[in-house]
Amino acid sequence: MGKLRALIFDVDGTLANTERDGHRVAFNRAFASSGLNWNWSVLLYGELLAIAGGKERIRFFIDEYRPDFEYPTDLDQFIADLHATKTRYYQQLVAEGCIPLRRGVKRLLKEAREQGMRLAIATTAALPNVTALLDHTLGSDSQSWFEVIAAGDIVPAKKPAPDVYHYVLKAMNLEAQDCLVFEDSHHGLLASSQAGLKTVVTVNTYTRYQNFSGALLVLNHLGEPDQPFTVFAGNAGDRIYLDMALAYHLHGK
Ligand code: XBP
Ligand code: MG
Repeated sequence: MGKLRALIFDVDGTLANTERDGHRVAFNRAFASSGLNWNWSVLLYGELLAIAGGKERIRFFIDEYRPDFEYPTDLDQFIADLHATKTRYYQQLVAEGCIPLRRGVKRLLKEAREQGMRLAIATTAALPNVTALLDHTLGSDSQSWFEVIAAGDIVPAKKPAPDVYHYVLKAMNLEAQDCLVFEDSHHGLLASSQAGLKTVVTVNTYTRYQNFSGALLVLNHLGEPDQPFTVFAGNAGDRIYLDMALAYHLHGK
């Protein structure tokens, strides 16, 4: 077992609960402003999350839920434009402070940085959405905390394919065994485990009952000293929040 050299974070659902009150709302605003009478309810969006990537999700929705939709001549361009509008709405929501970081995230990042731990991001979401979230929650210099931010179309095959994780490992010149990943979803866990990476899962309402076999630990959140986590699977011993000591312990298992 190699030494722990890097933490790799997913963004949506992991750093922040972005999906229900962020991405979903932004999609709906983009539909409305584009004259489309589409509305993704909280429930429907849970189903659509099976498709990773905003552009891919829109295409899937058209194909599966809107058989009546008259395809524009250039469907790719139509989807790209709609998604660009959605991205602008999402950034507005983030700038308004609608999407806070999840419990324990800021504390763990701070401790990791103090120890000189290398950090990276591996996400399916588009890069401007990631940088907007980092800027507004962690400060304008926080992009530089992450040695690699692998986002959106940087790899053609999005999660659950492992490609984005392979990309990060290559860019950091690290082996899978050197890292610990933080994810929130079954798709994310599939991606990281297929790349051979050990993974901690912090679930959210959309992912609580997904299959997380193979995860080192499944938690409701990372916890804080005064707000302990709940362990859904795995063994955290007598720890009540995830700090670097627990990260090292889990990685060494
Ligand atoms: C995140 C996603 C993304 C966001 C939307 O998955 O599936 O598609 O919902 O982002 P993960 P964009 O957390 O597994 O990376 O609209 O920017 O694509
Ligand atoms: Mg996620």
